[in-house]
Parts: sequence; C-alpha cells; structure tokens
Amino acid sequence: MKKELVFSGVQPTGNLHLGNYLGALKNFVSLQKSKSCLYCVVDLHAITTFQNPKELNSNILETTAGFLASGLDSNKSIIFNQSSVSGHAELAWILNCVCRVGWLNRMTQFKDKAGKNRDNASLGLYAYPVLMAADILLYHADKVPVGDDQKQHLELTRDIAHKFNTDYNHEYFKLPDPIINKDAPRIMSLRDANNKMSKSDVSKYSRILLTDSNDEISTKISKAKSDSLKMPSSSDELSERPEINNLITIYSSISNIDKDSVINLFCDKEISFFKSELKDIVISLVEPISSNINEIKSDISFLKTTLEDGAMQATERARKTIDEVNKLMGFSID
Ligand code: AQP
Repeated sequence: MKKELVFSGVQPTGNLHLGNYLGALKNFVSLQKSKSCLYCVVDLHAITTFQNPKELNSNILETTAGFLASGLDSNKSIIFNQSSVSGHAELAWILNCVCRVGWLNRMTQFKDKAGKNRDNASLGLYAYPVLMAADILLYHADKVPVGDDQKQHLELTRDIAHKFNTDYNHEYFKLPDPIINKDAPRIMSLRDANNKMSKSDVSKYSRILLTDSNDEISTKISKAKSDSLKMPSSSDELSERPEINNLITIYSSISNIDKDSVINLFCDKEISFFKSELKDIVISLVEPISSNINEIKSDISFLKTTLEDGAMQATERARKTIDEVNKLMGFSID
C-alpha cells in the first residue's frame, strides 16, 4: 500500500523554540517512521515580514540544523528550503486566483501579525495562507503536522483545494488533514499566557530556545510568570490559572505523562518546587538537541548538500504537479 504523504514547514525567522518543537517538530520526527515526509524551511513565508538577507541566509542553515538535531533524517525525509523549488511560488499565484478575498479576511493570524498598522503590512503577509496552501497541495499531502495556530490555514487550504476541483471539474487535489499534537497544541509565552510562544516576541524570556544553555533555561523557568498559590489539586483550576496550565502542559508533553497525572504528582506543592523539576525535564530535552545543533551547524557543506539533495527530490515531484495544473488551467499548448 502507498504510504501517506506528509508535508510541513517552519519559517527561518530565528532560532527554534520549545513551542516549535512540542507543537510541530516532535510529530515531524515520529511521522518519518511510517509516512513519506517532506519538511521545508519556508523562507518565502519568512519574507512576508522584512528579513535582513544575511540573517535570513544564516537562519535557513540554522533551522535546517535544528531539524536534523531534533531527529529528522535526510535518508528518511526530504528536507529542503522553499525558495529553491520554484513550484511553490508558481502554484501560489494560481491559487491566489482561486482563493476569495472574503476567505482571507477571516484569517486571524494576519490580524494578529499586521496589528493596528494593517495598511503597512505586506501583501505577502495577507496572502501567506495561500502560499501555505500551495506548499501542501503541490505534493498532494494527506497529512500536515502543525501547531494549533495553523488550524485555520489548513481549513483554508481545504477550501481552496475544493474550489479548484469544482472550477476545473476534476477531483485533482486531495483535501489534507492537520495533525495537531493533542498534548501541546499551543505552547504559550512564559511571560504572558495569552500569547503563544513565538520567535518574534520582543522578550527573550518568553521562549525557551532549542539552543539555550542549561543556565538560560533555568533562568527563564525561574522568571516564568506564575501566581502566588500552590500547585493545583485538580484540572478544574487550570482555566483560572493560565500560566500554571502552560507550565504543566510543557511538563506533560516532555515527560509523556498526561496532565491529570502531573497534577496528582505535584498536588498542593510549592510552585518553586514544580519549577525546579520542570527545569530538569526541559534541560533533559534541550541539552542534547542544543549540542547536536552546534555540531551540525559547524558543517556548512553538509547542511548545503542536505538542502540541495532535498530540493532536487522535491523539484521532481513539484514539476509533475505544475505540469498537470498548467494543463488543467489551459496553459499548455499541445
Ligand atoms: N507556541 C507554539 N505552540 C505550538 N506550536 C507552535 N508552532 C509555532 N509556535 C508554536 C508551530 O511550529 C511550526 C512552525 O512555526 P513557524 O515558525 O513556521 O511559524 P509561526 O507559527 O509563526 O511561529 P513563530 O515562532 O510564532 O514565528 P514568528 O514569530 O516568526 O511568527 C508551525 O506548525 C506552528 O504551528
């Protein structure tokens, strides 16, 4: 039986953080055991907000190193950067003409990222979800592992695929399904549990990076916002205590112990005691990844070869889709 196809991407907009790992990368790694996977450093997405070209270039390599250090294997998965496969941009244009403006107007990520200064946001930021749809549909992906914040974009991808199929009278595109890690759908900022942990948050204390030293992790967890109560005795308390809920989610996801069991384990203990146990568990996850990143990053030619090999394999698959789509659209003159 043909293996299901998995596609996902990460923006090279800075160092990877615990939210990226628990929400997405952890699933990327486990899926490569049983599925046919393509994992992409989505540099075209990154430029929807200004990127210094030198920094972008080094972040592409850094993100690739983060992929490999977290357990992705270029012998099992196709690993590449988006701009080196022209099919992403080609299909995105066609899908721009399929997607409705009203659909994009509902996207909450654009509203969050553009903020109040919407007129000054790039057109690319607005059309970001269409490029994401192109990424996924280009390879006819069945499954897309993403954090909960991308769920709405996946729904839009399905709407675009459905309209393309309806307009061009073919069941051409599959409607992909998201895979969202139930244990860690959305890791929140350590400084403000109303916002997700993010690379672009101004406070470095809001996120734990996969490159953080043990001391940095300890400091960030000590400073993580909490409250003055003891640890909860039941999950009913969590909705009123979002910061503690977030820290328990992190503990649970890393230790693979469900949240109720974590609550039982620390019931009525001091938060400082819990934080010190949390530090140990986060360090046990991040320390080996961080040292792998440093080792892999030092071998630039290995990273470049990995991306080039991946781009060659991805291009072959993408070309087939673009040729078929061109035919369906009426572009290819026989
Ligand atoms: N806090 C999070 N919790 C769970 N999953 C998360 N993801 C991101 N943040 C969290 C998931 O990680 C994958 C890659 O995300 P991305 O870097 O491509 O884009 P993003 O969602 O915009 O991440 P950031 O960190 O917030 O980047 P910036 O600050 O540059 O915009 C996605 O699957 C995402 O869901």
